[in-house]
Amino acid sequence: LANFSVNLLVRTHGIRRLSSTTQPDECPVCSHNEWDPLEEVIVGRVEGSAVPPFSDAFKPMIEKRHWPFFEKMAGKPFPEEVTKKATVQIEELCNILRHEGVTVRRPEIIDFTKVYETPDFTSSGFHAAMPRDSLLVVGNEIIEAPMSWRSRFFEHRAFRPLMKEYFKKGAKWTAAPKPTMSDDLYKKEFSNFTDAEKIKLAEQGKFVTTEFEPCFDAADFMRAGKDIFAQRSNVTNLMGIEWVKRHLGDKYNIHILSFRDVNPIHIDSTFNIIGPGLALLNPERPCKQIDMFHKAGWKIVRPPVWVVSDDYPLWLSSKWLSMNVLMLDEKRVICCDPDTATRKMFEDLGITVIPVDIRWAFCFGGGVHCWTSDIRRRGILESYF
Ligand code: ABU
Repeated sequence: LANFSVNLLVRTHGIRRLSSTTQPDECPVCSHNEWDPLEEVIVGRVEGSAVPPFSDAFKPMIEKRHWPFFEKMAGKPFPEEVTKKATVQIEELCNILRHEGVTVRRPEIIDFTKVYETPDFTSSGFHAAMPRDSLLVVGNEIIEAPMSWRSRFFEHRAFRPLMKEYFKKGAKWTAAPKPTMSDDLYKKEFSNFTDAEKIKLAEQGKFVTTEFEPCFDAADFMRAGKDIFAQRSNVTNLMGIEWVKRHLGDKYNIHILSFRDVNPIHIDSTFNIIGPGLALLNPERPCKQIDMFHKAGWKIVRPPVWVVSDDYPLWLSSKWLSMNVLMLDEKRVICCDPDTATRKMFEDLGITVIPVDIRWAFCFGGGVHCWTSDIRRRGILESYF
């Protein structure tokens, strides 16, 4: 298809959508937001994954009740039974996506137990389960995020065959500057603080990572066309956000959002934009800048809490993975095993739920949104603000 230019002004959810852009339709990579019709997606893999070393950067984000697990298992494969169950559940997610007409791509299987050494540290790896964490797709460009955990330093290698293929077919491919991840990037003392102290420190702009050098995970960015929302978290620092801002230039507005969150890591279980002017906001993590969305006419929905037993091994995340959903388009959502209240919330919004049970995959730290990275959605660059 030939390139085309558009000048468009329409209204959806009361939001003014203004666009003036050229979409190179033949590019294999093209995604401007979280809800345009999904055509191609990368789904992560749990095979080959390893429990990360219990490092200064990692420890403060883990609930104390799980510390013995990480102390014992660091550097080893995750328990076989959980890995097997998660593998099967993710295969089913892939089948559902294919059934819905989406092309599914997978990363390479890599042995993440392998130990590596740089001039600044020694570590073993983690996994390639969450492409949302490591790949930031903005229009026709894929940015490999620098990450901030040493265990994720080489994670991009699992995605390189796909990156090369997309590059050959015309995508723009960028690797953000790799941090040294030397000791200066982390506050060693952070795991000694109580939850209340960590919330206070976050309010003062203090997190596990320092501003020694830029670092970010892609999952701390949420895209809504020309407006991209980022959070300063334990894995994304202000220098990292500034790098993305300068790299993308004037075409995009990067907004920094802050939430009352004891362990901020990745924005998509806190604030997940599911349509033009429509976002899910975690009711336990109020957003300080929420008025700007109200003023812009956005609808902000607070999802119900997911009912899950306390002994469920959510080693690396909160129960709020329930709102970590993937939109197939404005009217269809892939959601993990929704309870009645969650299903009703989507139905009330006129959205059809396509359920998938990936609860064992949750144990690796992410929900459906984290497990995927949309490579191609049919749509154009618009403004919703
Ligand atoms: N992958 C990040 C999970 C974040 C959370 O549990 O809130």
